[in-house]
Amino acid sequence: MQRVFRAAQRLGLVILSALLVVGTLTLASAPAAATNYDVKMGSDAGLLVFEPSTVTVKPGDTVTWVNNKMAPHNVVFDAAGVPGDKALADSISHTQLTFAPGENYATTFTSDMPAGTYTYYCAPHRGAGMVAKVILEN
Ligand SMILES: [Cu+2]
Repeated sequence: MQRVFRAAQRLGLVILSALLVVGTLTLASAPAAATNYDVKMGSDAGLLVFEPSTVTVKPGDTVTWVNNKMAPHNVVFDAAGVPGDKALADSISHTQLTFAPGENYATTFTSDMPAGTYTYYCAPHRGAGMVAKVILEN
């Protein structure tokens, strides 16, 4: 009787362990929730920069550019700066100038876009070095 009880106990432990392993694997393979990254246009100190100047995203993630200081600003991707053609660059650009603090626009990077570095600039301040990038990882 004692032996049967021990065997049952051992079997219970084995099943419990298996469930833990399966549970861990399931959690690990679940797709990460989409993330939004805010990028300030114009730093808090009034510098003509995008902050942060590099954002690394996964497919499904969104970048939101928020007008901050030293407006006007915009977000321009061109074919030379993206791992794709002009149509792709145009589709993720926001050429309309923002003037008021808090004005914003967003681009969601999707799995049908090629992975790589997407360089963009602010048209009025490109010459001043207002250039930044989004790195899309797959
Ligand atoms: Cu600007």
